[in-house]
Amino acid sequence: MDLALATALPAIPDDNAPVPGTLQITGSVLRPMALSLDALRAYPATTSTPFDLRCYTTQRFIRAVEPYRGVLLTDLLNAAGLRCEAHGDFKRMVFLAIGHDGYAVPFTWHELFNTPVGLQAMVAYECGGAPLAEADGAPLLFSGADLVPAPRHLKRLARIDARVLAP
Ligand SMILES: Nc1nc2c(c(=O)[nH]1)N[C@H]1C(S)=C(S)[C@@H](COP(=O)(O)O)O[C@H]1N2
Ligand SMILES: [Mo]
Repeated sequence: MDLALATALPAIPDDNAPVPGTLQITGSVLRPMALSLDALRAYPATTSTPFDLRCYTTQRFIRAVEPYRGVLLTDLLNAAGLRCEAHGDFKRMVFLAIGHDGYAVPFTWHELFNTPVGLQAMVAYECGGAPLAEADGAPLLFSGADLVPAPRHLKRLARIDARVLAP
């Protein structure tokens, strides 16, 4: 296409472009979703216990964090519905949580749906009774069962991508 013409055209909305503050659920799911903070509030709420945020790499104490309120990752994944093309695909499924900055951490289907990790893995929109703003890291992924919380304490979660690993 002629470059001058292309630049004169109005911007075409890109369905895959991340919308700030919106969490997308993509990949091997039946119903891909784009959830605003308000949409997250419509799901059943779960609350975390207070904890000390600590970096795994340096073991440095960062700060004490008040209880979060948010939605369980498993509730969001169940709402999107896992797409299994072959029998038992879910057992090779991983969920990559990706931040606005490209920082990314995985969960396996096993730990979320078949260990206590899943009972405390949440997407938070509130902390200590006050709403979290985007500048505070909302929507914020928190894995409450992790021994050292910072690696999977992911600020500004933009996407959860369900992937079936190849053997
Ligand atoms: N989006 C995003 N979240 C992230 C990271 C990151 O690089 N990007 N780093 C993690 C790590 S390794 C640490 S130690 C903490 C740092 O927390 P702070 O930036 O709130 O002090 O954020 C965690 N969450
Ligand atoms: Mo860290």
